[in-house]
Amino acid sequence: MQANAESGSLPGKTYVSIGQIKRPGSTLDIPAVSGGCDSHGGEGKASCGSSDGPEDMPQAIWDKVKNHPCYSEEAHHHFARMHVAVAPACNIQCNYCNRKYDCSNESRPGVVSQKLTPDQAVKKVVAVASEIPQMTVLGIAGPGDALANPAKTFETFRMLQEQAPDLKLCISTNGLALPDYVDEICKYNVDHVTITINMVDPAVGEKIYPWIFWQHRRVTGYEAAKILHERQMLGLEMLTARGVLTKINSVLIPGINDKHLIDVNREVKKRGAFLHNIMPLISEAEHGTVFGLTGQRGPTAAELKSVQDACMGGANLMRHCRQCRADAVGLLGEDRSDEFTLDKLEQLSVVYDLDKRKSYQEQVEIERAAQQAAKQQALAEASALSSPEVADDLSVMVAVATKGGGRVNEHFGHVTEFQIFEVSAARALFVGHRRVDQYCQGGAGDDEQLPSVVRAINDCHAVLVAKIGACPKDELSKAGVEPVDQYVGEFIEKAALDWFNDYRTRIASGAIVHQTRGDAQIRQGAFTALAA
Ligand code: CLF
Ligand code: SF4
Repeated sequence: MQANAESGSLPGKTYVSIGQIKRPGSTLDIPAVSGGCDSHGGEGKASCGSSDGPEDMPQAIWDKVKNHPCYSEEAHHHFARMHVAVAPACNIQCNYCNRKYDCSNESRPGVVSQKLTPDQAVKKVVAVASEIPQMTVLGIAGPGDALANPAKTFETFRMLQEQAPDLKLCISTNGLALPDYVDEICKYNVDHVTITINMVDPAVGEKIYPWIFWQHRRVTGYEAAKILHERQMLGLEMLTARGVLTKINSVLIPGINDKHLIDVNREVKKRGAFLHNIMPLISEAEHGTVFGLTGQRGPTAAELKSVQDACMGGANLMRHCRQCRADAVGLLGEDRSDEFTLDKLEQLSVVYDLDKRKSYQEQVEIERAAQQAAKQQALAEASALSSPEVADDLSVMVAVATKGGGRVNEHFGHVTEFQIFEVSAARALFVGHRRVDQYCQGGAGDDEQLPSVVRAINDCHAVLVAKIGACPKDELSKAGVEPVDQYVGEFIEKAALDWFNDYRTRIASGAIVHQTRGDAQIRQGAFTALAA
């Protein structure tokens, strides 16, 4: 296909309007309850939909998202998801994907350990859910595309509806086949669908997608991107019309779609997307992807945050994505898939205990209420503090060492991932995470790791930890990151706000001078080792 000739056939901006793509005779009714548009995060609202709570949305929507670790930032501290790798084939090619690796839509670039048949997948899900009561969501996210493997995907869902009826079902797709399967998605009560949408202009798209497989032929260049775009928009509209919560994933590719993602955000908001998740491109030559081999870099932490911030006011943003594997198991940010390989499953005696799962979820509700109350109290104290020496709109970033439960409860040396919060007198907002190599190896600190840890949180003014040794404490202080170990066991937002209040008090008293911080590095490449 002659991409340039094709691109010349459409004037100006090439977004496909709703009118253009609607099937003849069909109407598009976007229910107020299902969109991220009017119900939460209108223009001007500094919105982060994934941080929204029950007061920000209708009860029916809250019930769908409150225990979903991807759709609710708060839930991701308490609830786990699991992916089953039943979908090996794909119907498009992305320049950031190598088929030897997991789908970059939904995963870090690591080889899927075991591809599963639907029978094996269901056996694994039931075993995991009986061992991990916090596992509330089962997703199919590759390693290819869930809807390019419809028989395996929907057979898995059919069996799970019978055997694990309390699990929420979730799929991730590139969207090409989506309009053909909306009925099936609804038939199996799949409440949550993710579409990876990296562009709404095929001229941008042809730099990302070299080809698609469409109607029994390979289509390339501009035409391929145009078909994909039209199918993605149509699929999103159809899901919205059926009340299915839809999240959009976008891979931020500097120089290709960084500025364009604001247009993507606004276009998907118009069509009722519930959340927009902007993820950094992971690109290394050793992954063997086109982007990796041609030196296309991923964004820095500041570049990612800047695009996310620019999108605020549009579709609500998700910022806590971990780009997990297509066979991930556990809380976001941890991977317990090794504990549930097929041979280990043979040795497990499985009892699917609905009561145990319900009781865990009730405990989480109590914990969440306490967390909210603590946050509100800390916010009230923060807004009451005022001093002419400190700007009212001062905000800083704080790194937190946590192993879950929404509390400051991890030792600095055991951290493989810091959570990053932006704190001001008005809020404590989760803005991302940073993966690092574990500093403590075999019971002792590895000082060669320290510079990379500092680079990962270099944009932060403080790091809140349960415990920290003298050497890392000194290095962090020298780099301008304050190590803080006095909030052990406290809820994260309360601890961050209390520290911020103390920080402002010290500035006001002249004990310290506020300095701006630099950029931080997003760690690239595969993450295969978790804390021992
Ligand atoms: Fe999986 Fe995706 Fe469902 Fe979540 S993941 S299919 S919506 S259950 Fe979540 Fe993982 Fe990010 Fe995906 S953190 S990569 S957004
Ligand atoms: Fe790879 Fe997923 Fe893109 Fe398919 S949709 S090419 S599996 S990243």
